[in-house]
Amino acid sequence: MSDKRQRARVQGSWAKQLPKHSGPAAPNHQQHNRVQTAPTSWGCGPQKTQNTFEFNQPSKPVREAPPETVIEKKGDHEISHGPSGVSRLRLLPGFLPSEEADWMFSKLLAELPWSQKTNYRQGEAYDEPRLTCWYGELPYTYARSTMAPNTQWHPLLFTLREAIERVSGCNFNSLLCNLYRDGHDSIGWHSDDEASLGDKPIIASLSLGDTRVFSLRKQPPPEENGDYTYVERIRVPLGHGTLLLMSGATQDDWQHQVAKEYHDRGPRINLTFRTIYPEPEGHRPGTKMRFTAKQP
Ligand SMILES: O=C(O)CCC(=O)C(=O)O
Repeated sequence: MSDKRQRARVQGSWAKQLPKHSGPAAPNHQQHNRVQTAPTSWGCGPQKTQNTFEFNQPSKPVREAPPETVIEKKGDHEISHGPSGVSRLRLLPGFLPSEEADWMFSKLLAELPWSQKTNYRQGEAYDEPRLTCWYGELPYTYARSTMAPNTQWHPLLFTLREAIERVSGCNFNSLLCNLYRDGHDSIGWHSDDEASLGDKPIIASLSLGDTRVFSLRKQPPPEENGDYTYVERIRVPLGHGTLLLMSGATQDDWQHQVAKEYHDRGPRINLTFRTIYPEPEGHRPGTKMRFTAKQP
């Protein structure tokens, strides 16, 4: 039983008596039955409906997951304070005016060298559910597959990088571009915490095209043994022209994803500007700072 259904049951919202029959009084033999049989229109035969119940207080208090927070307001948001430090988001909706964003979206969709990356999990190859391309003087390895260095920056990406560097006060030497072709494309739970990104990386993420929900979930404490059921969660809708900066301990203490959606979504481009450092010597490329979920 799902957590929500279980809570509803314990709180007694299912424990209402059926509404009293408003017609003529039922014959005596029916009134005294604890379990009635009622005809159904489903053709599945008679259905048992209980008209009395017993409510037992559960012996253990029911543990509830904290309600999900939604961040939509422009500005700085400290999302947690942990032993590894403060995790921060800065959300700038309308960073690009809508008409400029329209023009950039069409140009980048048509002109970037989008391709299908194949990743590996336990020795098995699988295609990422999105298209990508990479810019930077160094290669970038994640999910056991490497994107080769590419210094042929599209001129528009240079302009965007400069604008983002001005507003963030940070410098970026690399860019991972993601193309979500429709609502079926996605990126699974992960943190951007490969050793090549350095300690406490700052990631600047610019969204163009259809709005998608960027979700975050807190890393569970060690006693939860990797169970995310009761962790804090945040949703950040990322619309056309929105800039999101992640900094501080965000990659240590949180994971993020863009989940599949089950209603129509148009294409969306996400540009994540990063700083990449040479992999430490004797280090296997793509190794995480700490173990996290696999990245689909
Ligand atoms: O598309 C997004 O907003 C997120 C992309 C992302 O998580 C990544 O590139 O690591």
